[in-house]
Amino acid sequence: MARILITSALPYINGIKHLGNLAGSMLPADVWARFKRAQGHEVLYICATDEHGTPAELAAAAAGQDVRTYCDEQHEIQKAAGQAFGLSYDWFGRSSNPQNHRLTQHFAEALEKNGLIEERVDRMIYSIDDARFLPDRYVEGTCPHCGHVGARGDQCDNCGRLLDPTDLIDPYSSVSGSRNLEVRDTRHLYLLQTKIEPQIRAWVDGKTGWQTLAKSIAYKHLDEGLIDRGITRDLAWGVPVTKDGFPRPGMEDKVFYVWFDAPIEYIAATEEWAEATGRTWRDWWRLDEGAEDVRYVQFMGKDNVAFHTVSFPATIIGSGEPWKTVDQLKAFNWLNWYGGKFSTSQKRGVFMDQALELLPADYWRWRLTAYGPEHADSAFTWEDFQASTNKDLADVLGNFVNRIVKFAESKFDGVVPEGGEAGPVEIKLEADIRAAVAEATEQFEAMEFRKAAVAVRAAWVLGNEYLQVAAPWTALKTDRDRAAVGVRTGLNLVALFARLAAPILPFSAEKIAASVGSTDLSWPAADEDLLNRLPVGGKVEAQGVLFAKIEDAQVAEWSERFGGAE
Ligand code: B3M
Ligand code: ZN
Repeated sequence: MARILITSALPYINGIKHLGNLAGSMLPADVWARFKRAQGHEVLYICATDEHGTPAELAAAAAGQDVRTYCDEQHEIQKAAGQAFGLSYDWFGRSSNPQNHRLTQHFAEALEKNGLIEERVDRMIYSIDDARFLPDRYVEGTCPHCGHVGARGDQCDNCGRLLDPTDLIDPYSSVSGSRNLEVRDTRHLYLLQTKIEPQIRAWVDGKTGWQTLAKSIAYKHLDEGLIDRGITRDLAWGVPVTKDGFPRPGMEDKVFYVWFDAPIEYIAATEEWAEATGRTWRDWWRLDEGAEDVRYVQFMGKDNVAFHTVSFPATIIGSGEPWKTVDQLKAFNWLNWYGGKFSTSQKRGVFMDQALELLPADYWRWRLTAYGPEHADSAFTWEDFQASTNKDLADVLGNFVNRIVKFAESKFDGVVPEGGEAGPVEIKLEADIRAAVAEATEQFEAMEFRKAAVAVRAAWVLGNEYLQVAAPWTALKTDRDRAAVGVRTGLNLVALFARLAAPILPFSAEKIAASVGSTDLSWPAADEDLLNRLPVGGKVEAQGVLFAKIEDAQVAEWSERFGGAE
């Protein structure tokens, strides 16, 4: 039994997440956590809301709430949505909690002691009417390169050039629209990444378990050369820079940059979990206190990779303390909405809460895992969603389960029948199924989710093919024992399919297992007698429709409501 620590990128607090966020971090992390637990390993899956930063402040203001109340509410909403989607976090924490404040300040202090922090003066845009400094992207104006009106201070969306807010012609605050801006000096702490670049590179070199996408992003940043990074901001909401016993004159009104404290919350959330459950957290995170045998896996979208392969490691490595660092990093590409991006403002795409109003979680979990944005961007369309749901879930899996369970109910008194012996068809089936299970295991092990789903579905297909050949309904007319073998084998397949489905389809897997009187959702071991596990005479009972087909009328209605191809 291994100890496995899993984290998925922390969803930002400003509003419920869309399916793309789910598909690229939380869902695959959950699927993998479930797979590893089903194998009997000790898994700790940690996530949290990422609550600091300007977007949180602005979203709270837009909602007419103070930022803490806003975050309290949004945290509960996201927690509930995660639960409804079956995301099996061991803990869903909050980066605004005291544990994270303490730990963030601790890291800053450790970096400071190691000579890796420097105070510098920045010149930033101050909005007099908003009474605040404006982060680059909240300054807008006309692009000096292409004349685009409404270019953001960090980048022009029209010509793609990177900008400095002071480049903009006729700049204004996107918070209030005010043009009453000036450039002011402001002091900030910088993390001297340039000083520890060689250590970070050596650390990346040593990470043999990372996927290509993660490695290439890390090296791209290292090859371009790291820059010293401002880790504080002029904001009221966040982890304060100064604390008792560690004064920093002139920094009383500043907080750490959200990307500095957010990854630290992986550790702090574990501390929250430990306090809430009476467990210990340091043996998960400190190499000198028992974490050597922990395998740590991170899941995230590709836009977050640089922060996890360079910036957060700079914090950890720079501290000089023996913290556990990531062993495997699984990064995802974008899920697109038809050809374009999900967009809240343009009402394009589906958000987690809305999705569950339409269909149960497993329908989405299957689509987003089996056809997710794993090695390339992938598009969500209602038409594809309909096609794969109807085929994979309704026709292949649901129909198989339904058919054999109903038949056992009507012709074999609703029990796993006795009599007969396995023949050549069953022996061949057993070999084929064994190969599919081995393939699914290998692909899950490698975190190749699409391939794992293909293998799982291949097993379901084998079940259907078997029933075609064994045809117990025909056999029953002449040879009850032969029919009994077919039914018994089919019911054992049902039990097995529930176990194979469980990481991706946890809710349905329980129902499927229950239909053959089983609660076993452990992952099948290689040496198991796969098709002879259900006790003869055990009760069998259909659990109602497992997967309803998505109708054309629903596709039309949802396209209308959420935007489709246009
Ligand atoms: N909240 C970014 C995002 O929501 C960010 C991830 C933090 S992981 C420590 O995409
Ligand atoms: Zn431009």
